This record gives sequence, structure tokens and C-alpha cells, in this order.
Amino acid sequence: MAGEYRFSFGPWNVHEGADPFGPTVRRSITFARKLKLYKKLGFDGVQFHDDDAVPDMNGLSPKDITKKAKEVRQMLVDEDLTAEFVAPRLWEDERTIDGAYTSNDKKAREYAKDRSRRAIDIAVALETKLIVLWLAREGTYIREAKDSKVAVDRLVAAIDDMLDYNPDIKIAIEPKPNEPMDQAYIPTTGHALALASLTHNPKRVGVNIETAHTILAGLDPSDEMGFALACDKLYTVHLNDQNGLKFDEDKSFGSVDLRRAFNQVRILDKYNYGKKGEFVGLDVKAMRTQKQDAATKHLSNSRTIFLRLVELARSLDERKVNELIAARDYEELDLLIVNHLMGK
Ligand code: 3MF
Ligand code: MG
Repeated sequence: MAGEYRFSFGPWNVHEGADPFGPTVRRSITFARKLKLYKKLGFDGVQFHDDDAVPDMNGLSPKDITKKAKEVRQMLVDEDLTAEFVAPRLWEDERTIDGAYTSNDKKAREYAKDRSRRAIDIAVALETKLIVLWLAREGTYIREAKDSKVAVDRLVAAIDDMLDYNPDIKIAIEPKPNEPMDQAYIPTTGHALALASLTHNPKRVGVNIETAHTILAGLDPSDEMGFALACDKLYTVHLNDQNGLKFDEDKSFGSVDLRRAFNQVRILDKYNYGKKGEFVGLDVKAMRTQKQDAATKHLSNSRTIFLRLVELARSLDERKVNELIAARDYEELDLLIVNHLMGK
């Protein structure tokens, strides 16, 4: 079963533990050393922000960016790893304080488009066709700060620009309803796919569904995944878990609500997620309390839980499920599922 699924995470998922109220608590690990962890932990794919691959890229020419990215590609080859996607990191630069593609400032919007093209160059050098767009600052703190109709027009224009720049790439929008902004313009899968339909080439725009983001939007992650699967738009996932409506926690997959995790795995497995090369992507953070040498367990544990839930999804008595559905006895179905999760 492990061989049927390929797993990925990003270098930011091994981190030093700083939070908004306190400094780092673990030593930082170099990118080269992080790469050595992947296979040991059971992972084959590396998710990238553009500047995870090419640090300080704003100071480099497009040619130098590509050169550096090719060096990283060689590092991946040496470790027998694959780049899953590249995401332009559009939320840290001073110019994007008030948004990147939706900023009120034309210069900021131009910077964002240019940086996105560079991210595509990096993807080409790393030999992946997938671009992830987490639209971090595309929203507002107060409603009156931006025009929500114009904001959507600008998002479409930015995505069109990327699709035109490279005819081979596919874009996976990663919806999130809030944080860092109070209100984000693309909060759900439905919004992301409606946005995709407005672009020049809807066939090349889909979604990256993150468990925690759907929960923050008050939705069920497995239903969001089902929606994207029905539209043939689930390009990748960011599995994790989230305990209620608070800051984005990125907890280990299945660690808060096992049944919710089971239902995500069940729908993915049922509809052959991964068979077209999709990775099972994680976006998980170690607890700040973890000591240096034990700060990768959130990754291996999430993978273990996923694989265990595949076993549970496949061993569920589907005949019984269908009988109970036919009888409309959902109380009994409820018990069947809970018993199954308890190993009964
Ligand atoms: C924020 C996120 C991001 C994105 C990442 C890749 C830092 O809530 O989930 O993680 O997943 O930028 O697009
Ligand atoms: Mg994410």
C-alpha cells in the first residue's frame, strides 16, 4: 500500500518552532540536510516555495535564478527525489504588504506577476509542471480597503499571465478563508474553481485542498475533495488537522478528528487519487515543544496514519454500508463507522 501512494512535504515543514509570541526553539537544518531526511521518513516528493529553491531570488537575474534552480534539481536527482510543485512566495516582500495580484498599487501588482514568472522558470528547471498559488494577502483587513469585483478581475489577469507565459504548467489554487488577512477573496474550493473558469484556459487551473483551510472555512475537507474530484480538479492536497476555529494549526494528519481524516482518505482512495501522478502532500508543523532530534515525527506519523486509514477504508464492509443506506438506517451506519475506527 505504501508503494501505491507517493508522499511529499515542503522544507518549511521541518522548522525551528518560532511562533508570533516566542522565538525559535530548535536549531535550523540546512536545505541539503533536510533533503537527506525525505527518503528516511518515507517521502519521495519535495514541495517548494520559489525561494526555498533559490534563496534571495529578488536580487538575481532570471538567468542566474535558472542556473541556481538547476543546481537544486541535481541535488534532487542525487537523493532520488522529485519536485512536486513550486509556489511563488508573494507574502513576505515589502511591496506585497497590501496584497500581491490584488494590491491597490500597480507597481506591487507588476512585481507579483514578474515574481510569478520567475517561479515558473524555477519549476521548469526543477522539472515540475505544477504551480501552487496560496493567495496569502489577496484579501482585506477592512472591507472598504479594496473593490472585491476588481480584485477578482485582477486575480484572473494574473493567472492568465502565468498560463500565457508557459503553455505547459498547471496551476493549483490553494484556498484559505483567512490568515494572514481577515477576509480572503478565494476562501473555498468553489471560489477557486469559479476563478479557474474565468481564465483563458480553465483546463489548466485546479486546486490544492488543505484540510485545515477547509475547516477554518466551516466546511468538511472530504466534501471539498469530493467536489474537486467530481470536477477533475484535485491537482494536489495539503493534509493536516485543525482543532476548531482558530489560527491555522497544521497539526499532524488525523490527530484531532480521526473520522474526518478517515473520510478524506476514503474519498481519495475510492476515486483513485494519485493514479495520475498526484502526490499525497502534507502541510504539517511539529509542536513547539518537540526537541531537536524528534522534530520530524509529525511527518512520519501523518504518513503512517494516512496508510493505516487506507487499510481501514478498504476493509470497511461496503455491503453492510449499502444495506444500511438502502434501509436509511443512518444511526446504525454511524455505529458501524465508529466501531470500524475503534477496530471492532
Ligand atoms: C498557509 C499555507 C502555506 C502554503 C504554501 C504552499 C506556508 O496556510 O498552507 O504554507 O501551503 O505556501 O503554497
Ligand atoms: Mg498549505
